[in-house]
Amino acid sequence: MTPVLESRREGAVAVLTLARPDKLNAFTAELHAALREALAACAEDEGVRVVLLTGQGRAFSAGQDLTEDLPRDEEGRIDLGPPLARDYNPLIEMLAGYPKLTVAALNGPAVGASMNIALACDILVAARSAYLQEAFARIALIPDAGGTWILPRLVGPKRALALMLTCDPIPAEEARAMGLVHAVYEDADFAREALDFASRLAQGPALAQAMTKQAVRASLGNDLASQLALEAELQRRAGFSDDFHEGIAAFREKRAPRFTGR
Ligand code: T3D
Repeated sequence: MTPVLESRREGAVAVLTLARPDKLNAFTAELHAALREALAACAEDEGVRVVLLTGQGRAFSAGQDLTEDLPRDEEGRIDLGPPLARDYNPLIEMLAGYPKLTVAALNGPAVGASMNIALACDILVAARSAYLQEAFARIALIPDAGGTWILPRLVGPKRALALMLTCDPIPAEEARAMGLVHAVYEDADFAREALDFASRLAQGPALAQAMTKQAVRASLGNDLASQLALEAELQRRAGFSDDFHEGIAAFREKRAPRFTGR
């Protein structure tokens, strides 16, 4: 059977490729399980610094597979609760608390739940032809996979609501201008540029990077005093690290640092 997720290593970057191109990499329960398993393995693998999530073919992913059998409740009504509880919510929680850096590389459209899965990654980069779309209202659903939590925080509640209610696609360049996407690369160069970007991140100080993620995430629920206290605690830990000593030494010796993540 063809695997629905391909996993390969490029140095310290784990490239996870959603691999259902005939269905625009739409998510099934099988794809969810494969992605959770691969993310868990990468989290444990000391050689992996960055996970790059991308799609095979012309899309990043078209969201939930709308042809998959849907569960029903005791009264025989379609019940969307179980797939969210089993698949989407754990994936979003996993990405939010993930110990390594995650990059969503949007080779093409990221639609519905897959837009929100991409937004749950740390950094998004996109091919010029890619777009994001909260397409849920087109099928009379509400945005899930954390979309109603993250998008208002990123673009403000009014803009988030308009994007959700209109289902307007957000072209890559516009998404960059809105701050959703960090960089846009030409389609022809996208795979190489996205990997180069992830590889550069992978050479960074892993411990400080992980604590930066932790601090930024905590800031969403913290007041200033709590955040300053957290920064002080994390900065002390950063100061104890080998990487900090290496960073200082490299600066004084006018050379590039060689971080080890310790
Ligand atoms: O069920 C639950 O648990 C609820 C949770 C829902 C979460 C969600 O993600 S809701 C949003 C679901 N996604 C969508 O509504 C998007 C559906 N797809 C599209 O609107 C279009 O495919 C695109 C705009 C993304 C791309 O259009 P286009 O014209 O470039 O491609 P296409 O011809 O529509 O699609 C190509 C093939 O992929 C086609 O298969 P075929 O006919 O060649 O055999 C199409 O059916 C298939 N495909 C695309 N999206 C999905 C899909 N198959 C299953 N599920 C999909 N989401």
